[in-house]
Amino acid sequence: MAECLEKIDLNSFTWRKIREIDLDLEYAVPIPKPIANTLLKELEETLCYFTGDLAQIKVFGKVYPLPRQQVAFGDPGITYTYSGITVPALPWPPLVLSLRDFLYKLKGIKYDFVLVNKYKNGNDHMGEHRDNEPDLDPNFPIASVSLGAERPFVLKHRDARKPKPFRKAIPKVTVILGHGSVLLMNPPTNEKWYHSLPTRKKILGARINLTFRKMCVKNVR
Ligand SMILES: O=C(O)CCC(=O)C(=O)O
Repeated sequence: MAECLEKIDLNSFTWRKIREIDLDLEYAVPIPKPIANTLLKELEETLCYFTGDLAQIKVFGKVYPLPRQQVAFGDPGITYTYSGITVPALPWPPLVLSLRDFLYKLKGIKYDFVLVNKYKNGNDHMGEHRDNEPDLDPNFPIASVSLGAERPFVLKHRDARKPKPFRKAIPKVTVILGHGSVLLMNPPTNEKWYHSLPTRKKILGARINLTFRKMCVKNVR
C-alpha cells in the first residue's frame, strides 16, 4: 500500500485555497479513488478502537459515550489531552505511517501524532470544538485525511458564537470532505474558528478521518 501512495503524481491534483477572516484552509483530493478504496478497506479490516473510559467524552463535567469510534497513534511517549480525557498514542500501524509519510511528501511536515475517527454512518458525528489544546504546536497546520462517505465539515468563527451584542456576523464556512481528500487547517484557523462534523441522517456509508498533528516538544515524554 505504501508503494501505491509513493506512486501518486503530485501534479495530478490542485490545491484549493479557502480564505476568510482568520481562516486559512487548503483542500485537495490527492488520493485517487482506487487507492482510497484500498486504504479504507484495509483500515476497516485492521484498526481497533478505544473502549471504556477512552471511548467517552466530558462536556461541562458530564461524561457521555463518544458519538463515533476513536483511536490515536504516534511517536513513542506522546499523549494527547482534550475534552477531559488523555489518550495515549499507540505505535504507528504501517498503513497509517505510510499516510504520515505521504503528508511529508505533500507538505514537508513530519507529523508525530494522529487521531483517527470512524463514523459508521451519518448518525455518528463530532460536536463544535477547536483543536487548540496546549499539547499541540500551534505553528503547524492540522492535516485531515478523509476516506469513505463524503461529509460536510462546518467551521464557525469564535466571534460568531458570542452572545448577541458582541456577536460578529461572520458567515459559516462549509467544506465537503471527499473520499481521498486532504484538508489543511493552517494557523490561526484553529485558534479562531470552531469546527464540527454534524449528523447527516441520510448518509448510510462509513467514513474514517485521520487528523495528523504536531505536538509541542514538552509533551513528548
Ligand atoms: O472527522 C472529521 O473530519 C473531523 C475531525 C475533527 O474535527 C478532529 O479530529 O478534531
